Amino acid sequence: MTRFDSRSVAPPSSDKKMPWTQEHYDQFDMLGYLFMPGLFSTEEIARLNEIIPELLQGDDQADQMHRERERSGAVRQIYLAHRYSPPFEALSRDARIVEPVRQILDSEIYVWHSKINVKDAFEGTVWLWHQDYGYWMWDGVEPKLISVMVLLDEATLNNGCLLVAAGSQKWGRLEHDADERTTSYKQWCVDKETLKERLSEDRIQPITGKPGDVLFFDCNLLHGSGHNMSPLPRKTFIIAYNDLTNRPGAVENPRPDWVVSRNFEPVSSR
Ligand SMILES: O=C(O)CCC(=O)C(=O)O
Repeated sequence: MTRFDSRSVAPPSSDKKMPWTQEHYDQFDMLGYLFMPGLFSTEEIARLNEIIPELLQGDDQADQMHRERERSGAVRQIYLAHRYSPPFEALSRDARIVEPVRQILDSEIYVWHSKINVKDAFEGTVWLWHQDYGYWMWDGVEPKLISVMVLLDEATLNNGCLLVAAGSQKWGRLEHDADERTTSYKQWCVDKETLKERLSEDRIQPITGKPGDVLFFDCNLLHGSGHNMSPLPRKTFIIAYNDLTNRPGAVENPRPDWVVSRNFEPVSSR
């Protein structure tokens, strides 16, 4: 086990609605993330997966969600499910997610955005190394956002599980450049020189796991993922929460509501 390994995570507390212990908060603070195996049951995740085919085939005009696609036309991301799809809306309010996030940020929170990230078998493409705050900064906010990634499928080394750089949130924000060549989708990413200087192999932790496992991570945590080289699809649902007082500023090119929500309703947990 390396010093950055997080698999020795403390067992959840017996309070199912509030499974974090002080050890979990300490670990989140040290590593910039916390992996909670089995936070949701197989049945709960199966109910979400039942509606995925409908969401994948849906039409942005008709259902008001927003889809980004691979060059092949395959869906890469579906934004706004937390607003327009009741099962995903319920998940975004679930106490098992919302309460620890409120505790970490020590504030009321709202949903900054959500996305179902899809990597179809042999299809889903790379996410270059980046910090989410690397580009959220340009929306005029402070780094007071936390993302929560719920695994909808098994995530393996072969199907492009998320990779995180443990402890990298302590570096603060790194410079990001726009890459418009690697994928169909413009990506903000950290340049290779900076990565070579900063990122040692032992910091890189693959977030493999089962449906229902959940990763909480800091907006300055460096992360990315590889191509799906496997016959297994890899889907996750990521909800980013912002401190309620940390609203987007008056910037030159405000991004659309599907990616920077203007719905500042506080999230009350259920
Ligand atoms: O889905 C992934 O593997 C990475 C996604 C990601 O980094 C993002 O949506 O910012």
